[in-house]
Amino acid sequence: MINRRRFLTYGIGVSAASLAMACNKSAANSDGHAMHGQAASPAANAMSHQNMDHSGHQMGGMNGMNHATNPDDLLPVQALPVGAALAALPLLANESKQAGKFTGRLTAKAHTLSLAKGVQSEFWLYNGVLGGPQIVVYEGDEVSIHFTNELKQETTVHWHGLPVPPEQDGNPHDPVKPGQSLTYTFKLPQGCAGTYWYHTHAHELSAEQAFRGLAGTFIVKSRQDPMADWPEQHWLFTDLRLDKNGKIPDNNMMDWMNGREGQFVLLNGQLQPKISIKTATRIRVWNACNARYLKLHIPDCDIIVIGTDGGLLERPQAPVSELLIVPAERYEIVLKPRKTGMLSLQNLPYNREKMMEKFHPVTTPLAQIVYTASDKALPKHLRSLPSFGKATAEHTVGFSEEMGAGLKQMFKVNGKTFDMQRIDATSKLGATEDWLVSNASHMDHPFHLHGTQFEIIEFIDSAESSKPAYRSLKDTVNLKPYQSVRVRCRQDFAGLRMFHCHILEHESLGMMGQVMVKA
Ligand SMILES: [Cu+2]
Repeated sequence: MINRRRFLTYGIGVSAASLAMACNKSAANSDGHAMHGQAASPAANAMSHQNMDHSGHQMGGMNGMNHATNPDDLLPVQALPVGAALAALPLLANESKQAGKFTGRLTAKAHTLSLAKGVQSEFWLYNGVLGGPQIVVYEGDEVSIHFTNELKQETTVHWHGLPVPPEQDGNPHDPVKPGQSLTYTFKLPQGCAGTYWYHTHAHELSAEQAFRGLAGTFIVKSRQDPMADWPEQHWLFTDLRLDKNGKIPDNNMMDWMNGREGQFVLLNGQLQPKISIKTATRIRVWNACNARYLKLHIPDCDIIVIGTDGGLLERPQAPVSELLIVPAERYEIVLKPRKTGMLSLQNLPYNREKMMEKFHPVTTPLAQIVYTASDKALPKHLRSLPSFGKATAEHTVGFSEEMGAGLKQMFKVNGKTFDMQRIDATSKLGATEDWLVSNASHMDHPFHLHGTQFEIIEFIDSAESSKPAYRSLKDTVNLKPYQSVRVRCRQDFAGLRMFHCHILEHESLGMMGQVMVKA
């Protein structure tokens, strides 16, 4: 009963009810098989009732919730075809004829796709595209996106990582109701070239809306890009669970606790596609999974990191054999194979210390790569990163977990769950400030701050400080259990910003706070 012991060790204020659930769960997981026909425990019933929010409506995907999904109820992984040529992400058309202006249309709507033979799956998609239409603009562009919500529930579009005004950033406070439209407009400043994405940020509903498909990629290019002549590939990783009837099932209890992972890891909407690299290529990688950590590895091939969330680094980094990309993070990479021909892109096991679930160190295939390119020298200098200078204020953020109080009280920021009416911190407009984020829980949580890019100043493990391997601009950073991280940034727009864990189930359960930026 390792799981039970771990649960007891880490649990704070464990109630008899949640303990009963823990015992059932560990029994189900210890041999790798879910229990069949197990009656719902009183604990599950009790917790299900707490899934109702104050207005009495049910949170996204919580209908008919059970503890975990029985593998027998899922579509087998073999049901999806593999080995098709990697599809390019389709571009969102620019309807503007004016230079420096991008005007596009996004509609969120249910669409039925057939990914597996003989099986129909309903997704919620932007413009019917699994992986979303890709938006590509330049620094300095004025962007208008006419958004229409044809879902049966409210939603928003959040421009993850982009420096856009708070009222244009799809905060949960600004829902687009079913049948309604909203035009998001923003002008992208110089210096923000990078690899971004957009996704739902609807109050308590973003986890479900995202796992049903509401996410897409967004690239800001620079006119002074030292790698402008390199061809690009875009690798968007998403996560998908399909039941044996092809439906995307609601979240179960384990999904809400640990973040949802399906049986499929998709790359540009495809299972294990075949990637051809014929010339040296700049690859942008997105982890748009709700909760799955990706630890990329290619045997016989090194990975050179050249960029992060907020764009290029100052210089290419030393080759690495593995690259951890946590939910919501992005990287720009170049491959350095030690042989040409067939390579295998894999996801190595990473123990993020899930609750009540035994760690299975399994390596998952992600794609085949046919590499026939010849070597090409990278620029020695990529760009100069801005310096934030000295911080004039420090915010402290503590991530914690509390067992036994029900799902909606489980994941906390500074001891509280999200309250739209409460301002948790105040920032000074244009001032350099530090955020010291600490993870007082036994599980990894990725921290994300809206509206700006930050620089990681230090990681603190057991009171020992270490600097990141290189300077970079980021909007999402992982915190290992009991680890702290100090990041430095500046908010250039007045208004309300969110900060939260980017395991989207945790965010939807309220592991989120808000900072008011004031002049
Ligand atoms: Cu979390």
